[in-house]
Amino acid sequence: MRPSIELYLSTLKEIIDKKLVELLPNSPEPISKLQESMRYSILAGGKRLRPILCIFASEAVGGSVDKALPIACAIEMIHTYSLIHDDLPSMDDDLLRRGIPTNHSVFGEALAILAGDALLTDAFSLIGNEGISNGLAPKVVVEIIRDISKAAGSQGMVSGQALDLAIEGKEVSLEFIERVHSLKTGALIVASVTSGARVGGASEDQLLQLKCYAKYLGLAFQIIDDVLDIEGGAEIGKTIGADARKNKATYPLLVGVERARKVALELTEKAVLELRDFDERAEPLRELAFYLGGRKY
Ligand code: GRG
Repeated sequence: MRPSIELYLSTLKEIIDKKLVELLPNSPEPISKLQESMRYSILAGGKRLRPILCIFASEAVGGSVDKALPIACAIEMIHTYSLIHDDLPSMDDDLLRRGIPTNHSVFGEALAILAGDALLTDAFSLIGNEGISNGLAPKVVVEIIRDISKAAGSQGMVSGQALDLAIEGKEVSLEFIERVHSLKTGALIVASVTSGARVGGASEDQLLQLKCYAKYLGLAFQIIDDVLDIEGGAEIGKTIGADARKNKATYPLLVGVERARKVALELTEKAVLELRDFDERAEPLRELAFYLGGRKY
């Protein structure tokens, strides 16, 4: 019998956290401030959604957890870099992340920028090194690097962030908000799924279907995130109400919380429908989609 999704998620989270500790630079005493700052944000927790998606996608096409794990950890490093930089005074200027003070409020702005830079760069070196030593074909490693770099860079997350900053305080359409979301949050979620699928040896058809699953899921995830910014409790681990204070156009602020939740559910259903050709090995991906729709943090 398969464990419940909650149990499976917490088991995987433990495995990912252990591997991250192992993979992060940790020179003998005294640990450099840079390394301390990198470890601070990575080990502060987080849901590990992207690495979990990477592993689940790999499993959905018959791959193993072990092979996907280093790639999954590299994606979490990239995600953590984006959070550190997003919190900087020149960006969202936040004081709380993952339930603790933001990186720059503890280590200072310069070190926070450098910790983010190092996490991003080290992630790609990790994919190259661990991918090959873990038995992935060089072609697959290159495809994974291509997917992830495209999702993280100027055609993905970074441009989403630039657009997000540019529209602060401006009136924008729902379509435009969706565009920003798909770049800022969606692209890395899609790349988490496609890279996991590539590790597991997915066919082109499977890749396409998983990509559609991830696109719908990413948008639903972001809408719920914006709802939580309005209604969330202390468990959310960051400053509540920040979007409204910054006059940021978000889905629920434009259409209301109730409608936003409904749209998120519809998107979740569409995501799951994309998995219709997959067998029971895709069950964790299906269950995760509904689990995220009901999340409280
Ligand atoms: C600075 C290049 C650059 C990009 C920043 C991801 C991002 C882009 C900013 C984060 C801002 C934000 C609150 C986005 C909303 C959705 C989101 C990505 C939330 C954070 O991801 P979670 O909920 O966080 O997976 P944890 O801490 O659980 O990993």
